[in-house]
Amino acid sequence: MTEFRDHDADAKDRQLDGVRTDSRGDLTTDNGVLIDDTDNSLGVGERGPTLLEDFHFREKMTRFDHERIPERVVHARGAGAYGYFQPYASLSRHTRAHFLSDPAVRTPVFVRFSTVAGSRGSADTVRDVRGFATKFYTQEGNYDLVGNNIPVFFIQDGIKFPDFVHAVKPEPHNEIPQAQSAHDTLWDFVGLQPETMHMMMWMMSDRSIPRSYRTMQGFGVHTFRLVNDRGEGTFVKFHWRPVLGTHSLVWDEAQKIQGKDPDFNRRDLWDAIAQGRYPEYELGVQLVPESDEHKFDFDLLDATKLLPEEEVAVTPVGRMVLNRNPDNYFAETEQIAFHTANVVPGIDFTNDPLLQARNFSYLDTQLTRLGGPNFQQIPVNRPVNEVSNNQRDGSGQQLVHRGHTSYHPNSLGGGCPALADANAYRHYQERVDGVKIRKRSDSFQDHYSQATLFYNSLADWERAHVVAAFRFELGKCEDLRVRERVVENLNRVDHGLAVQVASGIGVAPPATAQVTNHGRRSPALSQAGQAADTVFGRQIAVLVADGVGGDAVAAFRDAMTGRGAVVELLAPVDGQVRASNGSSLAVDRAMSTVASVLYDAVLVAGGADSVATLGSDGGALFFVTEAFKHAKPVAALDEGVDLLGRLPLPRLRTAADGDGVVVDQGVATFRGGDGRELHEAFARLVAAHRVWDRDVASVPA
Ligand code: HDD
Repeated sequence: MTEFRDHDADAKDRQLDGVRTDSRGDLTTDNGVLIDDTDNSLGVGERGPTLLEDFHFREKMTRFDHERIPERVVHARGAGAYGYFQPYASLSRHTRAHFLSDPAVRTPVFVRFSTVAGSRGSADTVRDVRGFATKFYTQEGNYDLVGNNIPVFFIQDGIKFPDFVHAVKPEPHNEIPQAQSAHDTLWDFVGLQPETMHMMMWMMSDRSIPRSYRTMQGFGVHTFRLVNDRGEGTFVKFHWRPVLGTHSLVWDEAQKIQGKDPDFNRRDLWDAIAQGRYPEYELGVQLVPESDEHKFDFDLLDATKLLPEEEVAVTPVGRMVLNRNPDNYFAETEQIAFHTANVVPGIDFTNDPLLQARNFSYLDTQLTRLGGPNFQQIPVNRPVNEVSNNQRDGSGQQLVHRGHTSYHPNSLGGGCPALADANAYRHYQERVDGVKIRKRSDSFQDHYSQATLFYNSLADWERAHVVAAFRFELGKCEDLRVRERVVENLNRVDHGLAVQVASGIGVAPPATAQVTNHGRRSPALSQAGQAADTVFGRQIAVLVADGVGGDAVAAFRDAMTGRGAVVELLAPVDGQVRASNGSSLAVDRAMSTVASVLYDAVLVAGGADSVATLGSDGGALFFVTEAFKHAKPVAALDEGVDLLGRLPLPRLRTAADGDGVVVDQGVATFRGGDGRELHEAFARLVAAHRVWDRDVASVPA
């Protein structure tokens, strides 16, 4: 019987120690021959031709010429981290998976977050689904939960995946546009394939522009199956919930970040881990007894549908902490290979036709991407438990298999490897009868009800963002018929939505509703109210110049960093600013190297000279105006309050001398005193993420 060996959250880290290598010692070739000149190639005389016998030149150049491997056909752009997962309690009633059954076990994980459509070098903050793929290095082998940040998918059957991906990727004749869904071929496909409609509603919502990977949900999407040690199955949907709340950007901001910092999400993840602010997610499950399979008004096997939390609650089962950055992007984040078919005993599939197709595609694509069948031996992909089988040879084989048997059964090799016993993976025994047909089940035919449910569930500001997103995307489509067909489909989701979208894109609004909105809502689908009550990890900019009120800035910084926020002092130039009290403050960044879109909130510090300087600096004025436009909390201290009056903002109520803190439209102002009231008020605003009811339509930014 297989014994589980000692295992802990560091098991993968220790395994990788065996392959980590540092730059050290003298330069050698790959053959270990010492080299004393790597700057000049071997030639004839000082000005003559290079010689073919220069093996060092040839090796160096050849290795360079072959450094790139094919990028992922989708999800090429990604960022990853290591961490661990730990269950809260045993889930053994439903699954025999060991990593879910023992609260004492911390299972090492690697998570890779990604965008879908863009190339490896594309920007992070494009409008797209985000991948959320987790590899659990369990005692019983690797389990991969290859999910997204949206709980449904574009299509129902994996055979449509190549069509969908061809439609969303850059168009084939000119390879335009990069990492954008706003173009004719995607929307042509959408209009003709109404099963995409639910997912497109999510795509046009703020879900597709997450603020950070730290503040993004994850979903396994499919209905999977848990199997316990008696062989009993339970349907399951997996959810990841970020402990810091779920937050998004606004579209104008997201587009600007693409230029200001294309690595915005990647950098945020890296910095958070490097600075010890470890991202955490709670794993939740929705469990459905097999007897309830047909209880819902949609098919559990249809990946374009979600299971409303109001119908089946999400039960928290454990938490994941990401606490270590990779050592090497290529070796780890690029070479990691996820596969939906990497399951462990106790977790099984369902007949979801999208999942079934995925179970073929991942291994298949990795054979090309990672150059052959031995990619599981790449360090990041290796399980932490022992691997033993008769699979042999192949390109890139790393192991030296000893012995003269590589077949089963054998007696010459002592019968090894032997067949496992009780702990072996056993497929769930499901009875399946039927004729061979190509046909989508009738239970998969309702493409609109849940699209309507999603729209109904959104707050007003979220709906406004959805309308604006449809107008933007369809407005970029050249073909009027493409726009019209999408509007016709939207009219089956919600008449008001269709009319609003149509009237923004030069399409005749539908005269009558195609269907009556069923009026149902699922509050859990909205991001309103999903901000966790914390400022932990938020990035706050403080605008300063010479003459700044230094004590108040120091008190503000202490108050915010004490609550876990990150505070950066931005000044017209880098270096130091002289405070009004004679002290010096270190500047974190010159304003010209950053932008308001890279921060969650902004404070204009006081000090008459500082405010005079900032008030004549267009960059500083734009910084605050733009932050206001993007519904971010803004604060001003002392003379800083006067600067707000110079901005093209709606008239704000602000404090007169000694008036205490005034908060109007998410702008907190305060003069005099120790600022404590302002700290409190501002922290509350920042914790709420954005001031969504602020009227920003007239603000020029
Ligand atoms: Fe997929 C990569 C998530 C449907 C075929 N997929 C990939 C990644 C994620 C997902 C997160 C990146 C993994 C990484 O970081 O390396 N994919 C999903 C989700 C889906 C989904 C949540 C729907 C529920 N995918 C899907 C279908 C197919 C694929 C229907 C094909 C039939 N996906 C692939 C792939 C990729 C991939 C072509 C590209 C690179 C890779 O696998 O390793 O096999």
